Amino acid sequence: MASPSTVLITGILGQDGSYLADHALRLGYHVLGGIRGEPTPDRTWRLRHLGIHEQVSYIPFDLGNADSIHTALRQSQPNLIFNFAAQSSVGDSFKMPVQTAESGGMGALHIFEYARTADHPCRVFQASSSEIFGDITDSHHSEDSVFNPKTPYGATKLFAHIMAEAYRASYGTHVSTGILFNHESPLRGGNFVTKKITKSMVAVKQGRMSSFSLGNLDARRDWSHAKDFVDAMWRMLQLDQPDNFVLASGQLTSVREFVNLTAQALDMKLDWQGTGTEERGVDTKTGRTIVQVNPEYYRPYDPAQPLADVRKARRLLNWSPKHSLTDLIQDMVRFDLSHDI
Ligand code: NAP
Ligand code: F7E
Repeated sequence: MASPSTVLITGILGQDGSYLADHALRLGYHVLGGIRGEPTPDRTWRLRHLGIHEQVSYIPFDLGNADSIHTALRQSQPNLIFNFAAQSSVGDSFKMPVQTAESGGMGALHIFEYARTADHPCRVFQASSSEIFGDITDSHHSEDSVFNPKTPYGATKLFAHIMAEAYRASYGTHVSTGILFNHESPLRGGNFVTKKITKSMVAVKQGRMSSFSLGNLDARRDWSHAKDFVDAMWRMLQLDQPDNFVLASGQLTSVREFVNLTAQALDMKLDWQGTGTEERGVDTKTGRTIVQVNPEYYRPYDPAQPLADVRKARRLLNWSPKHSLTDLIQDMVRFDLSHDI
């Protein structure tokens, strides 16, 4: 039987899992990390960077395998479960919809089912996503807005989101969801646009790369710092009543503007020339093209992100983010200047 303060984090090797582990360890909790495969140095780099790799107990956990999930849960008997494990790339969900749905959808359901039947107190945080909104239907989107996802990833997250609500309503299971807008950090995976931009711009600045390509420059996202979000997620599981909470900054910024802000953090400036696939970002000092557009990075469907209404999280969780977008970009750039990860 695990101690009453045992936290299981699925997807602990990812961005949010690493920061949440750090948060829980600081509060004195025993942290179990659910992972598929071995905790090799190349896969545990985030926890190593945070200096907590040795403090985490790893347990085998594959969300695509029901036996693996139930064995891990029965043996560890966690009191708090943070379910972060998922195929988390929206772009890749078009290439692997079945795997995305199995891990993000059915995997989450297995966890809710464990929490429902557990003979010990067990609270669950489910990582939901702003992708469940799909098309924009309100001036600001809240926990009560219409959900109409258009991507395989969004549809999968909505399945888990509705299941969480069904388990709460039907059985009183303590499962809360965070409807998470984009959150980034130095530990963000390199396949997401922010990390691709900061890492590539740093490589250009250091003369290790001449240029790089992006897809939809007009896409706008609400970017926050992941450290602020794990604080709010933790607060959710401290509430007596489980609920859904939108987490976001409330501010939308385009991919093009994110490039400009990254350039600014590196004491560079870009001039944007051309339109559509011919658009390029030119370094005003050298006249060299640094950013190009490659339609290969366009998605079959790339829904515009709505403006977020974050009043509920601020009020009920007594939460407010500590990092601005400029803080986030400076943090990412500082990291990329000294690490090639
Ligand atoms: P991440 O860095 O991609 O981490 C996801 C983790 O899930 C990885 O460690 C991965 O493990 C693990 N995983 C994937 N498939 C698995 C499977 N079948 N079984 C077990 N583990 C599996 O994602 P993140 O940015 O930390 O996001 C955390 C969660 O929040 C995800 O569920 C994501 O969908 C959701 N979310 C994130 C954002 C955001 O902006 N970051 C926004 C909304 C929602 P491997 O190391 O083995 O690949
Ligand atoms: O794309 C555009 C792309 O892959 C952001 C996940 O954490 O947040 C994340 O999903 C935007 C999109 O994140 C490139 O078309 C342009 O419009 O960084 P991203 P995402 O799709 O918003 C949601 C809320 C989640 O739940 C997800 O788990 O940027 N974009 N050029 C590009 N995107 C990528 N990846 N690469 C490019 O070259």
